[in-house]
Amino acid sequence: MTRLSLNSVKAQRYDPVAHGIGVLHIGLGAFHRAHQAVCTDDALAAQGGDWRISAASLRSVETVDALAAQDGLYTLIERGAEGDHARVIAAISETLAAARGIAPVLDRLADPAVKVVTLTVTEKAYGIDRAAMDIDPEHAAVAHDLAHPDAPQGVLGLLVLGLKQRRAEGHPPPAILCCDNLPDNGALLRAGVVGFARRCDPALADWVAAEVAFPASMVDRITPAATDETVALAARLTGLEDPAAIETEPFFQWVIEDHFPLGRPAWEAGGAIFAPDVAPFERMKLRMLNGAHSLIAYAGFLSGHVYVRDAMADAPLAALVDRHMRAAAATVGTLEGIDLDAYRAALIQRFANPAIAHQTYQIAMDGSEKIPQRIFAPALDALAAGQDVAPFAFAVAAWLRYARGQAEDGTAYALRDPREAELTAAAQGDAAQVVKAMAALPGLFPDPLKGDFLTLVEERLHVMMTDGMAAAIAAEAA
Ligand code: CS2
Repeated sequence: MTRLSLNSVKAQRYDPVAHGIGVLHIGLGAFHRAHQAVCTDDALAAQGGDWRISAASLRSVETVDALAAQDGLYTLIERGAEGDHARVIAAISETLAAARGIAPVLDRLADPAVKVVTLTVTEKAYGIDRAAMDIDPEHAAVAHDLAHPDAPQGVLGLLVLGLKQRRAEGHPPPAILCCDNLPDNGALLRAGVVGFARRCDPALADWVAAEVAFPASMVDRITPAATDETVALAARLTGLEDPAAIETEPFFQWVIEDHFPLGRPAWEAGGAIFAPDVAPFERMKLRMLNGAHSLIAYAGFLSGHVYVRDAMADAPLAALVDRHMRAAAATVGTLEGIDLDAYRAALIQRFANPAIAHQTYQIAMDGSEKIPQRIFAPALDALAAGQDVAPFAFAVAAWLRYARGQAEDGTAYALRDPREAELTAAAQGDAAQVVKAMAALPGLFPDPLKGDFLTLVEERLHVMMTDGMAAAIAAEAA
């Protein structure tokens, strides 16, 4: 079969090679290719401009090589109730593998043509202490990069070294846009970059603090990891071989704070919304979508559901998902132009999408990095407002049960969490012991949740451990 490339593909809506690079993206996973790159493709088609993407991968080289072999093109398959729709995305101009050398990435960071830097590196990659709003010096990559600031391996070290080069060459800085599911992600990334720079070059830290824009953004598109079936489906739909094909849902949302001093792609052409305050959108999405996702991941995985859609076909679990979203919505407040009931109904439909095979085990990953903003934050607000916290207690109990690392049939599984060893150790013993040890882990449970809330968690964990997850779900939903 012919490989996808500029030669083999039918005419694009725009001529990719006629457009220069204006964006550097770091973190070349499926999510970037299903989200920002697609929106940039629409912006290029609508308004042109030199806004193609230089896409860098920090660790893996496979996607870099696969895309390089097909001129940066890849197939996006949107899978919904109306069927599968394939489209070729041409927004990526070049791919860089930091694992093979960081110089090309640094050169792009310093390149005055690059006006925007976007990031999707996952929550755990940053190494920012969210309580202190500073770097976490114990984070492995941060610790390495502080010791070797000229040979960074992590995100903060790389950004700081690239900005240093850019400043030395006399160019104004790009806007840096975090596209990970973190609360207040612009301010958070600013704190991390300034904090890191402060340790190695205080003048640079001042320059970053004064000159670099870190707009906040809320990103949303459910994108399961691509599989061999994705590649086979792309071949059926396009007649071309594309090992970098990805699949995603039709829904797309991107809410961005419009602060790009050197300009930006016309992302509104791809459906992006520009808002003066992204925080309420972010709260809504993190608490209702991602919070319910984490509930589904832990309760669903342990009750035998491989995919989110299967969990949604389990009536008692689906009832708990609905209850969870209502409780989360009650902590979001009112949002201009958004009906939270309609948002909840749409989420339930999206989760149930029969064409999307999104593994509960994939979402279960990195719980210690996700639970704070997804579950603890709304639980804190609900507690302070005197609202029902039982839904959050159930979700936390399911996570603690999951942290035991053993399914109900005795099969062991890897947690895939940066704090895996600590969590697994704390999750042993009876429910009371687990809750106590987990609550004592540094920097995890917020203090106000260490009172009565923990009793609610413990009661639920006890049922999960003695009667099983399905019985716990049924009891909770009754
Ligand atoms: C999911 C998210 O894996 C996860 O933790 O909750 O990746 C989710 O699918 C996206 O945020 C949807 O926009």
